[in-house]
Amino acid sequence: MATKHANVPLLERSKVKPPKLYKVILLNDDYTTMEFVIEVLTVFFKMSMEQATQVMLKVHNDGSAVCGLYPKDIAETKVNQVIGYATQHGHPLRCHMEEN
Ligand code: TYC
Repeated sequence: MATKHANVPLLERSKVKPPKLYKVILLNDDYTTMEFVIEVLTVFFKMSMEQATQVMLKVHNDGSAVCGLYPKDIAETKVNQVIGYATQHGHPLRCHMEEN
């Protein structure tokens, strides 16, 4: 029986699947300061001040916003970095990941 790859040139056949991507989502709360959230977005998500301010306001107004899309291990690292940094600074900022 012919495989579905029979007519695909050898160099175009790849067994490597693109990695699943995960959304890192920041959640609103009543205590974390806006300035601290902007700092987190610039430091850990490499956003400009303008972009970080927009995303922070989206979280504040809508309850949550996506900060970025990453492969699983990187998304896990971002979530842990954000929660760890917030905890060190006494903020209850929450962050989680969802499969895209
Ligand atoms: N709601 C917070 C305040 O009014 C600001 C805030 C924004 C907190 C985004 C968390 O992920 C957050 N100080």
